[in-house]
Amino acid sequence: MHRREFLTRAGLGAAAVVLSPWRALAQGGGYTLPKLPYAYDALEPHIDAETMKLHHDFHHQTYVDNANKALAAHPDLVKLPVEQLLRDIDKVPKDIRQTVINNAGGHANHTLFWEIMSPKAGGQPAGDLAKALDAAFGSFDKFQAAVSAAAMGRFGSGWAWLIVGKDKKLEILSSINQDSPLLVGQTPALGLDVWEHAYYVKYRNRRAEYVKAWWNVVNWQAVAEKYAKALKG
Ligand code: MN3
Repeated sequence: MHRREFLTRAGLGAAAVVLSPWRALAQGGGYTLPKLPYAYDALEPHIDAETMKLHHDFHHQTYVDNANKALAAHPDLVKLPVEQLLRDIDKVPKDIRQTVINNAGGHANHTLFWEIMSPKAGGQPAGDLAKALDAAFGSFDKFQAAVSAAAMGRFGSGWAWLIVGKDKKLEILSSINQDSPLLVGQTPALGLDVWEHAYYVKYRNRRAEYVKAWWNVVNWQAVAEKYAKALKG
């Protein structure tokens, strides 16, 4: 082997060694950070690029890493889609269950969050989802007010949700920390992250301004698809 080639290989070897074990596990089938489906600045001015970059690249990545770390000794569990893992949370050993709720929950919640936002969005849904929201909440305006109230009423960190229940009925609720509706057999169609990390850079402590602005980036097509899938599931 030529000296130059050896140095190149040695360099690659050294790079591989510094990868953390759970990153290596992720490459072999653990959870991975999904690519953001639009540019960091795509949701401006409602959600700023710096927030999106920190939120996706740092916060969401940390949930993924910590979920993989917690599940490193449980290849049977980490091979499950994250939604299934949360639905089957009783299968997760008690000593790591809360860590999995927090971090696999954080992974699932943020994956949904990126998907149900998009640039050139907002407005109101159409079709079956619009009819279902009217039937369940009286009108779109009442639905929107109820989600905003759930978001404002969540003390500390958590989420506001539109969920499809086991009975297939729509409901608005909020959850604490990264608790996913999947843990109790509900399927989220829309989720609004009200952790301070979701808005502090631009809105400081003004959660109400963030919540109001957020409606401008809701991708109703994506929410409608999740609703339709939950009805079938
Ligand atoms: Mn978040």
